[in-house]
Amino acid sequence: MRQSIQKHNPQAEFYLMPYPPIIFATGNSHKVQEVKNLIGEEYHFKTLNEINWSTEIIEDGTSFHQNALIKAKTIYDAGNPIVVSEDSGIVVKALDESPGIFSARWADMHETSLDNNGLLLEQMQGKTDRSAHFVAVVCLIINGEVTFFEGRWEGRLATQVDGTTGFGYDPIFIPNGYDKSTASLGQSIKQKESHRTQAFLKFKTYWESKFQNLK
Ligand code: ITT
Repeated sequence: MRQSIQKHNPQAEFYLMPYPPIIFATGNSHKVQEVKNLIGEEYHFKTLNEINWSTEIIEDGTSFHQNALIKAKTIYDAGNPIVVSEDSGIVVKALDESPGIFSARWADMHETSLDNNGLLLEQMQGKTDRSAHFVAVVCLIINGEVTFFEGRWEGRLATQVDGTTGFGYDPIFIPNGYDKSTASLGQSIKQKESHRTQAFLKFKTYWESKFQNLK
């Protein structure tokens, strides 16, 4: 059966096991590691480093979706048939939904000597509503077909930096249901609940159903 599919349907052959490599269009090694820890055994993610991509991708979209698409499409257009990307950030209600898509460069944009976490804590001084959430938008392109997957992790901002695991805003984000920062709760909670986990589990379900249909 498998052989006859391969013979008569080149597209199916493309999808038959082992899974073809997926280029992960990110320069953030923490993202790749978190996704590999979550679903890595079954998937062959190749990083931009591994394909010797060094050109900066300008993320000038106005939404997480647009920026995720810009990253994936840049790498897809360079000749890679299967590409995944992810745009993410932290959204703070009391700061008019900032930093949002500017999360990675929040402190740079304000020309301050503080880092992102320090600046955000400073901007939160005197605010009573500390609610915040992380967003992750994953973009998958397979042979020109674009699909998005989303995740959202609700919580609040701490009043001080705490913990050492993870990256970015993890030391100041307290997920709902907990009283410690993500960075001090450790990776197992993040792996179970985070915005990135939610989005990539949807990605996985979609990928597996695509396989199923072709078998
Ligand atoms: P790529 O664009 O190359 O993927 P990046 O780090 O610049 O890498 P984004 O533009 O998506 O990625 O910015 C995401 C920023 O949002 C990230 O740098 C952190 O500051 C923050 N962020 C996203 N997810 C996070 C998480 O799980 N924990 C802590 N901070 C996170």
